[in-house]
Amino acid sequence: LEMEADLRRAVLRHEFQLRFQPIVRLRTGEISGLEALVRWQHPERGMIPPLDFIPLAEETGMIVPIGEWVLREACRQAASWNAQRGDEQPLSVSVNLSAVQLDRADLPDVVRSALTESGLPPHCLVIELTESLIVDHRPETLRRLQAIKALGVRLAIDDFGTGYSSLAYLRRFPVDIIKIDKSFVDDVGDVPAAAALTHGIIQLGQALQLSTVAEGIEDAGQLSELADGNCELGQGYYFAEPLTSDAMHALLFPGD
Ligand code: G
Ligand code: G
Ligand code: MN
Ligand code: NA
Repeated sequence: LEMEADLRRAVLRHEFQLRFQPIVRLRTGEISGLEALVRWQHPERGMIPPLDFIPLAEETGMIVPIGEWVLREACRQAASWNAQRGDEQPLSVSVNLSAVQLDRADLPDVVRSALTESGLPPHCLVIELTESLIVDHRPETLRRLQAIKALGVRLAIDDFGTGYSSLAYLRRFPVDIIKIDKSFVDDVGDVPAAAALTHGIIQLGQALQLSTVAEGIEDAGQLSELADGNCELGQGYYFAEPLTSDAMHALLFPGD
């Protein structure tokens, strides 16, 4: 209960921050986008990771204003970096969405206004959904996702391969990107079954013309196995951990 009151105060006092983890083109090593990950800077308890407050935020509905702030701030920051990058390929920014946010009819309007306010081109925004959210979806969810897609925004399935899903939803849901769960990537270099599953997911993505992103790449062996297997993109500590916006800025603009 105390934490719930704290969380309400945190929304009013803007105690949230974003971290940005680069998403890298595995063939070339260039940064193609960023995943935005929220943190709570608690006045007494310090930095609180999302797994310690997102569940409560979802139960209490507070994820709605928090998620809206995340979306606006991620779009604003990406648009600002893209402006500074000038003629370079624009970066995309990926934002994690909770099922509770998708239960709200105004979500497509919230997304549209985050884009309009920031000036970020719609194709530069990626909304990440978990497999369980898609599998247990309510009837309205599909329509809302289609409305968001109609704006030009891209959709990604996070933690792919960990849910109970049948693959049938890949045909019904307007998905653009598959994010291969870290549990596959962990063992891709040394466990044949993990390598086979990972390559199977990559080929599935290719057959359906979806981009594939490998999550949680931590060493060069995993990277070469994935790159050789034609996985397009990846993220993980091998490249960079989630960075503060200052650290991300320094990475993007080393001369500044
Ligand atoms: O670094 P990491 O601890 O950032 O993130 C842990 C989990 O929290 C991830 O599964 C991620 O999807 C989730 N998460 C991070 N940021 C957000 C956010 O802004 N909204 C939601 N709903 N989940 C988030
Ligand atoms: O949204 P998602 O569940 O994909 O969030 C990614 C989570 O994985 C975040 O908590 C992020 O901090 C974490 N993460 C990103 N790269 C790595 C990595 O290389 N190793 C580990 N252990 N965690 C990572
Ligand atoms: Mn994610
Ligand atoms: Na994930």
